[in-house]
Amino acid sequence: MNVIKQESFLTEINEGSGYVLNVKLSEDELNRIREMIHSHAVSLVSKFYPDLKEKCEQTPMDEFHTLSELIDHKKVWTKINRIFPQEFIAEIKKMPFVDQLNTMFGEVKAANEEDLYEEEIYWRFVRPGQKNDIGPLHADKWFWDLGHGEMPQDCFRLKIWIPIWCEKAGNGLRVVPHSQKDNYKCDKEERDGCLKPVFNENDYQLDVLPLSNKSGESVIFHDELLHGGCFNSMDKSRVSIEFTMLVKKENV
Ligand SMILES: O=C(O)CCC(=O)C(=O)O
Repeated sequence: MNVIKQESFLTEINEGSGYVLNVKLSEDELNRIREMIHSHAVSLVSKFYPDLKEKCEQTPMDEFHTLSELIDHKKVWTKINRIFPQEFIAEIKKMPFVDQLNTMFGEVKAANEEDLYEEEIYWRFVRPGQKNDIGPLHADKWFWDLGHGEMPQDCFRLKIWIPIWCEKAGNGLRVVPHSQKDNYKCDKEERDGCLKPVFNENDYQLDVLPLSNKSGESVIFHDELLHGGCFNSMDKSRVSIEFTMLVKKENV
């Protein structure tokens, strides 16, 4: 393990901007993850609407919004449903980009905040022009503090978000650089049967930065960094994958 490199990443994440952009998927990794998402999406929709299977197979993933009128978005694309099947998670964990993460942070494990599998990696689908599809500005820690997921005592958390179809730079994730060092007040409310943090970004004067990483280029960030999705102003759907990385404290 290259300890010097690892220290500089963590210094940037903890004491600097709060995020790093250095881990990129190869063309092969990107294409394979694209296949996985499309096949998972087809099987999900077919489970609810068997008659739509063929139409889904013929629809590229970044055009899936064109099926919107035929699909109950809220019912089909729940977070639990968007967790990859276990065989895909096992395959992703063997990819070279995960080797890179292991080199940076020691053996990383994906958290299982939905308690479905031992490790969970999920994808997100944001239709053009739909503000409700986007993750609002938040810090991941707020969810954990409200009891989403169980945290091993010997680990700390980092999040990785990777655009898989993102038509244009600046149309993916937005972050508030350095915000992991400040305290923000958030409320909570019950939604879909569980407590969720509620944050009004207009209560603060925030320098929100849309990141310009392209498809396949990850962002790894601090658990307390304010971040959220950009409004998708393009014609294509944005699709990304993400997981919470559990990093052993003893490794850093
Ligand atoms: O992709 C998005 O719209 C938001 C992503 C997000 O909020 C997250 O990774 O926690």
